Amino acid sequence: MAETQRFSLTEVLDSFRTCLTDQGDILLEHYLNGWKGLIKFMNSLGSVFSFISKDAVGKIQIMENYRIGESSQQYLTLQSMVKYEMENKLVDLVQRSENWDSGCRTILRLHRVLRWLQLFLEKLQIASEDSKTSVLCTEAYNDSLACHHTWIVRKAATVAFYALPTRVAFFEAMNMGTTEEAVAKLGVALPFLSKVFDITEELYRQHNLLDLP
Ligand code: 1Q0
Repeated sequence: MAETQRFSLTEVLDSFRTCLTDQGDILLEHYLNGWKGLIKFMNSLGSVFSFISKDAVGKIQIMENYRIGESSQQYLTLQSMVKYEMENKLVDLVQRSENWDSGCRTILRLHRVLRWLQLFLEKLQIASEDSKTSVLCTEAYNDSLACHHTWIVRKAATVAFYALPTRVAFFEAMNMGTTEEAVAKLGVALPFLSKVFDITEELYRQHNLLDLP
């Protein structure tokens, strides 16, 4: 219980700020820490999200294995990872085969979720007090991630979203202070999330990696 009370999304969102270097590189350690915090938060919302959590944890694990593996130096930043994997033909570009778990395709899956998060937080920020988080979440999902998911995943995700609490209760769970304080903090954090998203999108676009199987 004490653990849950200490947990605050402020620090999680801060990871998406600290993952950015002055040169515009993305430090994978902080980027992945941001995801770990988000997953922890999602788990606190109920077991209905465990199928999402399982997939996300699996993807984080793939990345952590690279970060402690023999090529760990190549996985310090997103940019060095893309360069290394592309130069060494470690990415399945057309269909999944021996490099099915490349860092590039794994991060692409998370990157697409970041777009959903951006849209969802924007909606959460401006919605009225009595708004249904499930509706905001579903709208953001349909406008971003849904087109990348199979029919069955879309159905399961949409059903899970119904379990989300009201906006007020959601802000309480976020533990970012009063609703007004939380809204203000989201306002500070969102530009960093956007920057991380834009840098990744551009890097992937340059290397033609946005549709990795
Ligand atoms: C609180 C609601 C959480 C909603 C999370 C939205 C994402 C829905 C994703 C549904 C994924 C279903 C499971 C399987 C999907 C895979 O097929 C798919 C593709 O991978 P692959 O290997 O089959 O090609 N995987 C994914 O798309 C990645 C899914 C990762 C989900 C990571 C979720 C992290 C947690 C987010 C909670 C955010 C709470 C917002 C709070 C705001 C805080 C400021």
